[in-house]
Amino acid sequence: MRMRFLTLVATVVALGTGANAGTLDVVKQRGEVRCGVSQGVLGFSAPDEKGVWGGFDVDFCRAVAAATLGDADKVEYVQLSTKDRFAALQSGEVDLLSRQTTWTLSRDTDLGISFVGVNYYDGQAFMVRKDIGVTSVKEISGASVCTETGTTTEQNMADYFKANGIQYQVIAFDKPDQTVQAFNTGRCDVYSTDASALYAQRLSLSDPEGFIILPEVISKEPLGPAVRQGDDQWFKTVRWTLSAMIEAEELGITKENATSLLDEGSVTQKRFLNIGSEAGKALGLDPKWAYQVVSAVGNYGEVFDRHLGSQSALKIDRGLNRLWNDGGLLYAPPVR
Ligand SMILES: N[C@@H](CCC(=O)N[C@@H](CS)C(=O)NCC(=O)O)C(=O)O
Repeated sequence: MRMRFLTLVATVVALGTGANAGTLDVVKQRGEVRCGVSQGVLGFSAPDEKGVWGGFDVDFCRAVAAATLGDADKVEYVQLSTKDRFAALQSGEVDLLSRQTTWTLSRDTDLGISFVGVNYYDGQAFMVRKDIGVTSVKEISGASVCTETGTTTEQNMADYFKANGIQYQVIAFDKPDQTVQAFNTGRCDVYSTDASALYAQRLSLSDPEGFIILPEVISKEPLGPAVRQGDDQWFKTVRWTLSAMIEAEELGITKENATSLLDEGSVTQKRFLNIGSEAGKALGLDPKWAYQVVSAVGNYGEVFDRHLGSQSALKIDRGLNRLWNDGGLLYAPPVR
């Protein structure tokens, strides 16, 4: 009887995890990671003049390809709207979502997906035309607010405006360029979304200098990659790719110096770069997977600076996205 019960438990567990198992094998066989990104938000995921996709979210797709296939270029980018992003992950159209998506309880539990961690601590903010003379979101009563459908933004606003007795009218779009267009042409008075995206979208407006982002941040938006639920091996692969990028920054390992540190690094640096010997094997990855990530894409700080921070057009302050030992919230479990 006990035996039968255990067999039953084992079967249920296997069914529970097995349905979606094997993404790593599928990726290896296909020779490509299918990565769900946004439809074009500067700094996060946007094509350049030659049509090559780049940005903070794109680089995370590249990091996963480097870890799993040893080649960061082996990514197929699938552009997904805010509305369609979860269905694309659920159906298996993409292997992961790397797309300004907020980790919430309901998304983590209702959609058959799992968030692997946080790669950008954000919050919802508001942008207005400078010449309307508003300096606080509390002064926008009666305004029309543009945003995107299927986002946490709509719910946050409803809660915040209700609590503060502010009247507003929301106009939601499926595509970021529609939102920018509507805001640009004055169809709405306010544009609200994650602060990082407002910095990006401001640069797409005809007169970026003519707009300000109001000081209030009304929510927590921990953005991070997500995978389909039920495939622990893939979940861990993606999660440790993120940890490796953060840990590399902490250890001073960069895209530039990673190769020389393989031989000349400190004990800790060398252990990180050669981590695969045992740990990578358990994940099903090449022994030098962490080296592959950093040498191809760079550490977290490099990726941030390149696309969002000081070396980018956006010039966003690292703020909460500094490492834990530099006053921020980024703290990776040790890659060893
Ligand atoms: N983080 C929020 C908001 C996400 C969001 O609205 N992102 C917009 C900001 S511009 C976006 O990605 N737009 C690009 C697109 O729809 O392709 C969520 O997960 O719901």
